[in-house]
Amino acid sequence: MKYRNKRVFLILFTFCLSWNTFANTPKNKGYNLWLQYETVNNVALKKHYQNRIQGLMPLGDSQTIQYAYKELELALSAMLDKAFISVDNTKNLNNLVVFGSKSNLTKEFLKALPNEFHKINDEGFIIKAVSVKGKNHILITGKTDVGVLYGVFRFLRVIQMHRSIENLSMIDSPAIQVRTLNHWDNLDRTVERGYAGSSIWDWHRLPDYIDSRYIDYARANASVGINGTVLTNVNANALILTDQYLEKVEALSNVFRPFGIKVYLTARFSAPIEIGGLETADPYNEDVKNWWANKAKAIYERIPDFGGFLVKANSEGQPGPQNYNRNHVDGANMLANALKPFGGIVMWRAFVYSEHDVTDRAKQAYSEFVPYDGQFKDNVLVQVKNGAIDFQPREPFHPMFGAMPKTPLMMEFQITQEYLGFSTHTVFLPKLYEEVLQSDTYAQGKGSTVAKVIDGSLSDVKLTGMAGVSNIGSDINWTGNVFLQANWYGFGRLAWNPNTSSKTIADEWLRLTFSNNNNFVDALTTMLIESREAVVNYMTPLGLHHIMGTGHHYGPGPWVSNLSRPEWNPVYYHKADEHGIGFNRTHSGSNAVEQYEPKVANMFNDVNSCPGEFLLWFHHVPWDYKLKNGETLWNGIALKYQEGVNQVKNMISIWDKMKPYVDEERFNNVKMLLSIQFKEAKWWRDACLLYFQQFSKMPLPKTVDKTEQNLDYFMSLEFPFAPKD
Ligand code: BDP
Repeated sequence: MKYRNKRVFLILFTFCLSWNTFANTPKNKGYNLWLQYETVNNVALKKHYQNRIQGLMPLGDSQTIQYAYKELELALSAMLDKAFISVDNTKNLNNLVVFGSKSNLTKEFLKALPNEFHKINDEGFIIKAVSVKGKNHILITGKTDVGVLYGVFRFLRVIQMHRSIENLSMIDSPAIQVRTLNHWDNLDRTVERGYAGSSIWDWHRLPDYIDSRYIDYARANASVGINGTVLTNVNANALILTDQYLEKVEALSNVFRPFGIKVYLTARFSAPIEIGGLETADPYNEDVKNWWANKAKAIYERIPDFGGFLVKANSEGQPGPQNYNRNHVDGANMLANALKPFGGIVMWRAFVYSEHDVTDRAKQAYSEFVPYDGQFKDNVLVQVKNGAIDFQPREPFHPMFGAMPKTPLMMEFQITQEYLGFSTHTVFLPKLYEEVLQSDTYAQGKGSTVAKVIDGSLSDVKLTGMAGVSNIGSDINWTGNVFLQANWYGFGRLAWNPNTSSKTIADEWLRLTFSNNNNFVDALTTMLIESREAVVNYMTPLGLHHIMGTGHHYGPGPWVSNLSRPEWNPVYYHKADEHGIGFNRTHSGSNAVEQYEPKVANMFNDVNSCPGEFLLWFHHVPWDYKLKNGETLWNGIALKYQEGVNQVKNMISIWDKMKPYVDEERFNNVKMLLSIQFKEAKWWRDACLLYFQQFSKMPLPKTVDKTEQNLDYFMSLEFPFAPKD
């Protein structure tokens, strides 16, 4: 950038940036997420930073670089208690933070990076201590301005985590291309499975009113490398594709673009009928094809970098190609053709199961999709949930991973806690994500992890992606429970690098969000990591699944058996009777195991080698079956429920000791929610054990607390207004 002097540069920034930073928002630390930018309180460390950072030198004048500048200025002045000069050339100055993309680097700076650029992709960055004309600087660069912005956030993270910035040398690129949040947000601002207020998209006031929250949302996403947002619910409303709404979508995309975030929309398959006046949505019909082609063209005229469509078709009543006797390939490829000229993609969901299919629900998506391997157009990603049922506290990895080597498969995780106690329960989901990503599919022999399927390294698929169903809403702290911000953060980190460990994520997030005090970080890292196992224990231990209340999925409902579709009933999943409990998915049962590679299939099929945590997922086992720990199955289940309750109790006692490290507002938010979680963990334990005890007819082990209530009481509870949509 060739600003004549510093003054021009600053004026430009003042006028270009009318956004509210976190710093200007009401003093609520929950709102500030992991971008707290607390003042560094260690004197020596602060001196070190102050000495090494004398000024800022942006290169380039894109909005992205302007935002990078603004972020650095905001963060550094807050953390280091110091104002920064801003220059447009190094002059004789020492210790500048120089940031800009490769094409804007001067020869001297380029020379300082002889081998680095070929190690990064278009979104990657390089952060390096360099010496130019005898002066030392910190250079943050990449092939694109968005890469630079990612580098700036990473650089700030180093300081937020109180690490040295001496001799910096960091090179990193995202391993996955499409890193999206899926908002299940409706146009009336309700959020399906949302537990943090209403939708942050203020459709009524868009396009003219740009809520400062949109910018803070974009900053938060960019800070962890999320580069796409699907604005609307998978249970789609065709109206989003009308001009009236596209104008609003365009306004949002203009806000997000400088942060490297593309906008995607959900496409309702029947839109040509509903808003196009056609009589059919048959993907073979020429008028239908033209309608979508014209729609794509109209969208790209407004939004040149529009990402594409996410589609839920022929699933849970949504329209799709099967309504016209066509298949998923026909439907996905028709939309892919419409988007192709503009560089857009289709994310076609594989979450399908049918009441007309009497086979095990866990088998249906695989049966329906795997035969299509290799038939989808190259701009289609098939989006697959992490497990074959539905976002349960624990599921084995979906057997589709590894089974479609010629098709790009995109991971879909749920960040919002539909089946995990809503935003009331503190559950650290990166632990769950890690477990799935590190599962070995054996698709190409040992070491063929799900992560390698997703990042494309196991085959030569060109597109890669990971989606997270958002837990974000209009609550001041975004996620209803400040701890659940960690799940948004962790999703972003894993989408960037699916091999990041959940422990690293917990450690980072705690430092950025709360405190660098090691006592705090150590205690809470342990607590977060354990929180995932706790929810499994008090809800669905030993492979139990889908035994939640009807519709809203709030609380236990193992007794439910009256729903119209068999596979909606908890009894379908646990199959408890006087002989035992569990779903036989072995060769002698539904044979779902067969969908895995033989090595994995054999492990799950044999009750002796099946991992304990999946026992009842794959086996129907007698109540007096001896577990590996020597307990009977009945005792084992009961002890797990109790263990879950104990774990929550322990979480409370850890949190109580953390008061000195946390502001009052966030401390109380978490404290109150943990005590609800404790109550509900006991509810889960008592209701499930009373229900299953009818079949086992065995006494509870002594260490399991008894309830005052009876089963009828639990069965009588109703929650007509529990959040759902
Ligand atoms: C289920 C949810 C439902 C979603 C569906 C989906 O209960 O609200 O629409 O998944 O992912 O888990 O399409």
